[in-house]
Amino acid sequence: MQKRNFEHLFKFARDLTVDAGEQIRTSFQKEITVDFKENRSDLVTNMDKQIERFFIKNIQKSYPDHRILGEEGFGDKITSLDGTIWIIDPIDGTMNFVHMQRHFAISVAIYHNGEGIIGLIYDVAQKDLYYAVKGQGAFLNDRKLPALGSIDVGDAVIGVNSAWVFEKKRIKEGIIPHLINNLRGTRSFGSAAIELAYTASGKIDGYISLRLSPWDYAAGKILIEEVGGKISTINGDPLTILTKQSPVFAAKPGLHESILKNFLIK
Ligand code: 2AM
Ligand code: CA
Ligand code: CA
Ligand code: CA
Repeated sequence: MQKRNFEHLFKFARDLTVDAGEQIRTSFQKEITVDFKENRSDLVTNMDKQIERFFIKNIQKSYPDHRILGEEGFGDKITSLDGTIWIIDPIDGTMNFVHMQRHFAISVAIYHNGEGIIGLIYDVAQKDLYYAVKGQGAFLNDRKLPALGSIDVGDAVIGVNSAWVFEKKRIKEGIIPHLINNLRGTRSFGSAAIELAYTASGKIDGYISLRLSPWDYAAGKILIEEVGGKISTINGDPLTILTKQSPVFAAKPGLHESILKNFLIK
């Protein structure tokens, strides 16, 4: 795909995302339907489904050869990364959407032959659009985000959900508490996409989740890499979009290496 086409595709994706955000803000005034998926903390609403369908309908109309991987499952079954693939989380942070009407995002990534080329994370209530186009930098609204610099572990604030402190299955017991004890602080915002956008824009210094799906981190990965940040599994291995669920660790350069070496890889 040529650079000129990137630009066209970016504008199309941006306009869809901003339009979808407007639809979600309008829903604040209306009754929404909330259902459970796996358990009582795994929520889905009519808006998650409506927004995913809105993206799919419009993408298929303008780009019939593109394929779509969406959390709510209305898109395609993706088993290879050939061609152009959209990876969409229509509402990331559904619990925040339902309980708080804030701190949730639309996350949209576009991959071409396995390479992330466009990433958008739209903080809908805040009306903040974080985006990146491969090789052209990352932006918050119209402001270019500066490259990330390194900091010490003791000065770092990391996004982490408190549930992972008690986790024994995905990580050796005690590793997360030991890391937390050595940080300046932790924050938990309840939306992986927002926490990755905060990492890319330097509001926090990193983010850890022991279980994310591709639609949670695909856009964030493109943003973070465009500003020189690092994102991998908690073992330092590359993330693979075709893997159903992965532990994810993103941070400023230098900090990423030192947390991996001194805390996570034991
Ligand atoms: P979601 O709101 O799109 O489901 C919450 O800490 C973060 O983890 C959100 O980004 C949430 O995305 C994500 N998440 C991923 N898998 C989840 C699951 N099975 N249950 C709840 N949240 C999940
Ligand atoms: Ca969900
Ligand atoms: Ca999500
Ligand atoms: Ca979601």
